[in-house]
Amino acid sequence: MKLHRFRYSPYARKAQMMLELARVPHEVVEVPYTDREALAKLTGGYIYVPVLELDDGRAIVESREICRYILGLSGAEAFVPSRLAGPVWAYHDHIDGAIEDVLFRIASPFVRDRWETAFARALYVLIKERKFGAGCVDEWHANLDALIAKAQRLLAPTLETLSHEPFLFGATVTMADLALYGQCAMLEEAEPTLVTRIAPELRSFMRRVEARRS
Ligand SMILES: N[C@@H](CCC(=O)N[C@@H](CS)C(=O)NCC(=O)O)C(=O)O
Repeated sequence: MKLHRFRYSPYARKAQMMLELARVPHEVVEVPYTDREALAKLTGGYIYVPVLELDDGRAIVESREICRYILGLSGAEAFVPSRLAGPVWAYHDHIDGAIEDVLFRIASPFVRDRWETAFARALYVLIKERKFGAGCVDEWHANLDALIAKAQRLLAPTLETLSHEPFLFGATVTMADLALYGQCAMLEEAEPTLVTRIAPELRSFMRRVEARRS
């Protein structure tokens, strides 16, 4: 199977880490930001990432659906232990909702500056401005300290748990950790110091998740 992604996509990075930890054979396809022709053909017109392309040619879109599909594969079941299904998915959805809402604003100015062409940067800003208003990306950069403070407030309970446990639900990685990992990977991809600026413990958490691959 193939996972189509942008490097900075938290949803793609969540699914990718899930595939890696479950040792599901897969290929990662880097989607060119300004050329999504192949992706549009594959999906019938959906041009967000991630997209999981199965070996029979089917395409699964929406990371929650992709993760639900991967959970059915051998080696991945443990990411949602049955007795914890409710809280694990609730935490996952909290991360992909309220937490993502502040973290993507922190990452966006840096992601914009990392695209290689002027057109890619302009397209990225256009997409953000159509949703959040003219000048939003520059405004987020100007308000970086306040956004980081907001992220720290929202993540305080998470960090409290991680001061006691290696992962959010104890000794093993769950879907909750994968969602948090994806967001941290977005920040690290955007600008390597961002994760530590929010909380050094988050960086240690990332390395603990990654260590489970070996
Ligand atoms: N709800 C979707 C969200 C996917 C999404 O927003 N992906 C972003 C990247 S993080 C994207 O492809 N954006 C298109 C763009 O920036 O042009 C999911 O969970 O997969």
